[in-house]
Amino acid sequence: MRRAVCPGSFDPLHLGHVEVIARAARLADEVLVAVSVNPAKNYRFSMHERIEMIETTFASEPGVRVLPLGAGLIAEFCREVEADALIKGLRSGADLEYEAPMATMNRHLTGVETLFVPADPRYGHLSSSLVKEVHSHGGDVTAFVPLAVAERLAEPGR
Ligand code: COD
Repeated sequence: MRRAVCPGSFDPLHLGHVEVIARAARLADEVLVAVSVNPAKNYRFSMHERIEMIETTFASEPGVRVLPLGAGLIAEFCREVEADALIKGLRSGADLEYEAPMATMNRHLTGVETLFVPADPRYGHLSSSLVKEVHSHGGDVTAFVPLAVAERLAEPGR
């Protein structure tokens, strides 16, 4: 596969995301990590911060690039960048129920296919929300996030 897109909010990136992106990088020549903005969401990290943490994490992987998705459609983004497929991680049946209609909609919109990879069992319990919840109550999340995110979370006021 020439070019794949891994989309998400990545607020923040955690090791479940990292593992899926790394696997996508083995399947495709180039992986574009598309960082979304949803006006209805209250992000903990700015777009700039989320992009920076992903870029730092994948600095040694030349095939991984990080781009803002903005508020547009992911299907349109895939058409613009001439991506062959979206690649997403699935943690559970609930994820599949949520993701399958979006995959069908995206295919109808622009023809882009979605490929699902099963979450690594080590990280199948991880979500950005859970990482933020544990951290906000003083819990240690360093085993669940890459170094760039752990450093950012360690900043005063985070
Ligand atoms: N292990 C493996 N994969 C994981 C894990 C884990 N522990 N946690 C999350 N993932 C996967 C998710 O399944 C998802 O594929 C990806 O990682 C990103 O996760 P999040 O939580 O950062 O991102 P979401 O779910 O908030 O992102 C949603 C999208 C941005 C993909 C979606 O809203 C979207 O496509 N938005 C663009 C607007 C659009 O086109 N909407 C219409 C869609 S039909």
